[in-house]
Parts: sequence; structure tokens; C-alpha cells
Amino acid sequence: MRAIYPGSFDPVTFGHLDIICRSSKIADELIIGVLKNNAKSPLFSLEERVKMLEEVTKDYHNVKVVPFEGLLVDFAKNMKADIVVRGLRAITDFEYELQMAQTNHKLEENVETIFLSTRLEYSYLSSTIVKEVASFNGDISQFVPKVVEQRIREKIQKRRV
Ligand code: COD
Repeated sequence: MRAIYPGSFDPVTFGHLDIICRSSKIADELIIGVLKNNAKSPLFSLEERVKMLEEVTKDYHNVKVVPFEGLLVDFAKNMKADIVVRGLRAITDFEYELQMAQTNHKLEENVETIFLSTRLEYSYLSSTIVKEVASFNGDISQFVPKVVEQRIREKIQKRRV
């Protein structure tokens, strides 16, 4: 079974990595779909987000990182994937996730969404929180892999100059 784990990944956190690790054991092949045209105006460019994901998932042999734009269901069809994996943190995620899963199912009934609940230790964690803490020079080492921490520091440093 080929599954897609789509997201903005701006940047990838330990919460994302946990979902990647767990879903890579469920799926035969896992494609991490990185959204290009993000309305959230990302801190990292598409290329930077893809590169960081490739670096932190290099030991997973059934995982591939692929950028996409447009509709998720079209991407899923192009990739010949019929499962979309999403992570659920708190109840606040639920409404948006349900709406998205139902819309995607309406658009393409062969694409099913499955949800993995976050591990307790990552339930508060989001890319937004990581960027906020980093912008005030807080310690983000417990939130993101070393290589991502380094890139955030460089990015924030550059923005300050
Ligand atoms: N623990 C567990 N899961 C987590 C954690 C954590 N700590 N942090 C994030 N996650 C999960 C999120 O819940 C999500 O499932 C996934 O990881 C990715 O998160 P983000 O924030 O990087 O990505 P999103 O939610 O911004 O991605 C949104 C999409 C890109 C999937 C969406 O906008 C999309 O599909 N866009 C394309 C247009 C489209 O088809 N829209 C759908 C029609 S409604």
C-alpha cells in the first residue's frame, strides 16, 4: 500500500517525524508530500523544506519526499496512492482535519484518510511554536532535529541582519 503524508513542514518537527516513523511501518511506501503554494507564507522555501525532510528521513528506506502544488487528491492520484495519513494532536485539529478528509473524499472517493494520534510528548508541538520560540532565542533542541535547529538559527540570524 502506498500512502501520502502531506503537509507544509515549515519546518519538520519531532511531531512530524514520529508520524513519519509510525506510518512508514504501516505503509509499504510512504510519500511525504510537501505543499508548494502555501497561503501561510512559509519561513523556509519549498526547496529548503524538502531538503531538510530528505536529510532527517534518509534512514527510512520506504520513504520519499516529493513536492506538490494544487489539490492533494490530484497529487495522490498522480502518485498512485490511495491513503492519506494525517496526524491528530488536540481537539482543535479535529474540525479542520475532518473537513479536509471529507472534502477530499468527496473530490476523490478512492482516496481514504487515516489519522494517527500524536504521542503524548509531542501533543503541544507545532512548526509555529518552534518558530516562535526560536525567534526569541529559546531552546528548540527538544522540538526539532539538530540539522533543522541549525537551519532555523541561520534563517533567523539572516532576517535580523
Ligand atoms: N504530532 C502529531 N501530528 C502532527 C504534529 C504533532 N506534534 N505536528 C503536526 N502534525 C501533523 C498535522 O496534524 C498534519 O496532519 C501533518 O502533521 C502536517 O502538518 P503541517 O502543519 O506541516 O501541514 P498542514 O496541516 O499545513 O498541511 C495542509 C495540507 C498541505 C495537507 C493542505 O493544505 C492541502 O492538502 N493543500 C492542498 C490543497 C488541497 O487539496 N486542499 C484540500 C481540500 S480541503
